[in-house]
Amino acid sequence: MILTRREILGAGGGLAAALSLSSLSVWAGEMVEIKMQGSDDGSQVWFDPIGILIKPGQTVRWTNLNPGNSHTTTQRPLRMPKAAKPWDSDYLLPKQSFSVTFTEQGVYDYYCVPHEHAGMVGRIIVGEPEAHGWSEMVGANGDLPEQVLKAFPIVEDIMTKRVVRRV
Ligand SMILES: [Cu+2]
Repeated sequence: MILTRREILGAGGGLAAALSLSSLSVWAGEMVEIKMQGSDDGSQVWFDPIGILIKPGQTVRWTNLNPGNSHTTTQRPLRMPKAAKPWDSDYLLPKQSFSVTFTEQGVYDYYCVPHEHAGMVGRIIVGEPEAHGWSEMVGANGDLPEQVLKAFPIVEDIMTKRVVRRV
C-alpha cells in the first residue's frame, strides 16, 4: 500500500532542519526529504538526493525549493514493484510538497513530468540493508530514452551509500 499526501509548507520552521539530510538521518527518522531544485536561469533542474535507500514503512517527502518553477514527482508503473501503486504529485508550486509512504520492497524510478528529458529523474530503493539482488529494471528499458536512463543513479551505489547526490 502506498499513502500519498499533499501539503503546503508554512513559512520557516522545521524545513531547514529537515533538509540537512545525511545518510544517518535517513535511518534515524521516518521522514526522508528530497528537494526539487533548479539553477537560477532554469537551464538545470534536479532532485536532491537523486538516489536513496529507505526501509519499508518510511515516508519520503518531496518539496519544491525552486522559485519560479513547477515540478512533479511521478511514478512510472513499469518502474516499481508489481504490488506497489504508482503516485503522481501533479504540479507542485514553489514551497509545496508531496509525500509517499513506501511499504513494498524494491526499486522505484520516478521523474518530473515537464523535465524528464532534462534528466530530472530519481530512484528510491526500499529494503532492509541486508537485502540484495535488486537490479536495474532491464525489462522496463524500452520505456525511456537513453539520455534519461543514464540519469538514474545505479542500484549498487544506492545500496552502498544509502544517499546518492547529483554529480
Ligand atoms: Cu521538474
